[in-house]
Amino acid sequence: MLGWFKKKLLKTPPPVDSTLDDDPQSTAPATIEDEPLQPPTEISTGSTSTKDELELKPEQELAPEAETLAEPVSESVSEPDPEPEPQKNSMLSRLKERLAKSRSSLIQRVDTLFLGKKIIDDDLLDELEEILITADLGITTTSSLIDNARAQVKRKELSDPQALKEALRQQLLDYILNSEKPAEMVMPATGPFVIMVVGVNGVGKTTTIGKMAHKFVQSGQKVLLIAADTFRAAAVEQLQIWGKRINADVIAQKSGADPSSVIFDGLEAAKNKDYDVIIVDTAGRLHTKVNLMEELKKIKRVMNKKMAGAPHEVMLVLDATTGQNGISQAKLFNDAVEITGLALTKLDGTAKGGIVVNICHEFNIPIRFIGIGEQMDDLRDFDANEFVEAFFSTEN
Ligand SMILES: Nc1nc2c(ncn2[C@@H]2O[C@H](COP(=O)(O)OP(=O)(O)OP(=O)(O)O)[C@@H](O)[C@H]2O)c(=O)[nH]1
Ligand SMILES: [Mg+2]
Repeated sequence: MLGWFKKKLLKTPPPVDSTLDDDPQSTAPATIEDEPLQPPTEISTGSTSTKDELELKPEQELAPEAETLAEPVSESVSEPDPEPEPQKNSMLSRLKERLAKSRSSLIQRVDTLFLGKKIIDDDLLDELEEILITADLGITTTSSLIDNARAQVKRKELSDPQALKEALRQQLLDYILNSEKPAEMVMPATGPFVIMVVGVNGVGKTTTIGKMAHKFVQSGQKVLLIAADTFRAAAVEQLQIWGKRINADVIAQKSGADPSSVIFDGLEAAKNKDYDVIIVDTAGRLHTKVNLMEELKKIKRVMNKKMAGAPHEVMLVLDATTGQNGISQAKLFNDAVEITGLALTKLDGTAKGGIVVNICHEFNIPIRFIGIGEQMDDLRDFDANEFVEAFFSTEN
């Protein structure tokens, strides 16, 4: 299942007690030394506590998981072994369970609609259209699905409702699979893989960063998180807590600092530390606020100035429960900073999982991950076949 990123190195996993000592074999790329450093940059290692007194959200109190994480990962990760079948099955059943709301909204409604129907007529297609739209497939995607179905019925390629249901499933899978770009992220040949994470307020950016960093750490990568959300109170601490939980280093400055300088200084401080992955958290912002989008452009420029090629991934986090608004968020963020990948969160909390199909159909931007819960391992690499299998499953 580890198809979610292409690795550059054969690395052995890091020791539990990771420190920020200089590594003489660093592969960090050259940087442009043309801007003065800002106030002292705080670097906290994953193994040292930051704000112990800070109140943890329930999902952050994960002592047992944290202990599990404390075990060093012992396998080389160059060629991941195929996963054992039982684990795959349990992953799939968890995905089904997590998508239950969406499934009951779309698939069960389709089943009920087709129950006892012998022929495909206009009424049936009209009702199907309504179900698809309310499941957040969007007007464009729904229209093309229904138009295809009508055409197939006319050509007598589809005669009974069961065949229509199978054709619908196939068409949805095609839409998802045909989104051209591969879902896996490709790390650069040298230097760290820098990911800039963006999105509107509260969509799950920081949580997704924590979960994603956890995946990287588990696969033996040395990870640094940069806390460039200096706007929201406690945003820095939230990232530091994640860093501690998953054993990743965190670079931060105080709340209110200029996010571009935090990143500039952070990348400077990360020099020669041999990080494989650097993930930058940014403040939530409304896609319609021009000045905030300008700030994001600046952040991206600064990153690139400091480290050629960075950011290698600009990841937009979308909250699946916001439905069609996610589509306009994707458009505007893409216009500003050229999104290279999507993470779709909170699919466990929505009856409108059709947004996945809609996004794949309307954008040429790959979905990297789907968030199906608040726990550390509730971030799945997006696998179209697995998703459709789970989505269309009628068993629990
Ligand atoms: N159910 C569920 N909740 C999620 C998921 N991802 C994130 N959340 C929750 O969404 C809430 C907001 O998450 P954050 O990660 O703080 O969101 P953010 O985008 O960083 O927020 P700002 O920094 O304020 O813009 C938290 O309560 C998360 O636990 C998910 O996949 N499923
Ligand atoms: Mg955040």
